[in-house]
Amino acid sequence: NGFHVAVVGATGAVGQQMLNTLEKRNFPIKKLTLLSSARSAGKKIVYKGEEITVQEAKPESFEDIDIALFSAGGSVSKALAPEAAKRGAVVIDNTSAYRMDPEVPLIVPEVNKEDLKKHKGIIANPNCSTIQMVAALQPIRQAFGLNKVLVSTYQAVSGAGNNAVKELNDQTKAIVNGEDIQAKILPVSSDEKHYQISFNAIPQIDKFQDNGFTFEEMKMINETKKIMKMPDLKVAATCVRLPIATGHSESVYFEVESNDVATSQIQEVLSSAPGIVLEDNPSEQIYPMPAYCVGKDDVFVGRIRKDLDEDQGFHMWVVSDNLLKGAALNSVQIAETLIEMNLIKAI
Ligand code: 11C
Repeated sequence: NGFHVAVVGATGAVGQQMLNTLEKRNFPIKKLTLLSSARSAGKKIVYKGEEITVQEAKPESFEDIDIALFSAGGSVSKALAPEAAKRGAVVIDNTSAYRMDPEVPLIVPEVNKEDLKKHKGIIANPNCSTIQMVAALQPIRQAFGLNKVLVSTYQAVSGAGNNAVKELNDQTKAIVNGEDIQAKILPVSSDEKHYQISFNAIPQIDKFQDNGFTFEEMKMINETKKIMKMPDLKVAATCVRLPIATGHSESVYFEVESNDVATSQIQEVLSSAPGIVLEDNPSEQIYPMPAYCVGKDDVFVGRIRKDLDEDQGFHMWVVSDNLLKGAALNSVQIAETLIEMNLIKAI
């Protein structure tokens, strides 16, 4: 008993983590179909000891699928997610293709799982940097209200895929060995210029928009408003890529609505919030860091302190594994929540 699950983009950085997560959480799978672009078709992947050949994703691939986890890029989702939904699959899409579509719920289960009831076959998984921020902001908002969010990110290269991680490793080795380096992928493979990421910080993630913000920054702004159902929330973001393989960090300044809130009250609310781990004790140098969050499911929060000038203003530091809660884990949790809420049934 269980579901026929398809993973689309099974060979990518997120796809690999989706398979690990399904296996680790013992997701009820009756049959697993692995799909990819034509380029990766034919590769073999072992799941629970069984070797599965990756097939090229086509509309007909979705004939008997119950749940399709997509993470093969926006163009694949645009072309094939409606085909999968048309054939009765529930699509959980980890690309930006449908996130801002008013017909498509954009879900972080800890924040807005009730929106799943409105799905029409496609459910969107938010951007990694958005997920970890809203997971930390939601309990604060519920307790004290929320007016304004200003975030600067310190993002890992795995957000840009396995090739970007390879570029970071190759450049680092070359520089350490005194050799010439090559930059072909970061900051954005399809943009005109490429810069060294090793020993550097690049203030560009995704392409620039006409308003001067990058698409990654606009994703954080627009997705946060949609998930939290706060269209008028003031949000601004600056997204920066750092030479870290995995684990996104964020410095978040936020303003609550209530007056006279103490730092300890914010800490208390976060310490009992689902999916959040509070690591906040400056006197013992306790705070979250990406190197120690890799492979973990939670969103880690620390460095919480009240602003020195603004009574309603606070600062916090939020870290999570961008491939897990930021992508694969959140997608699998969406599927688990559909089951819990009786919105999908095993045949
Ligand atoms: C990054 N946040 O770190 C991006 C990756 O819209 O799902 C995720 C892109 C997305 O580069």
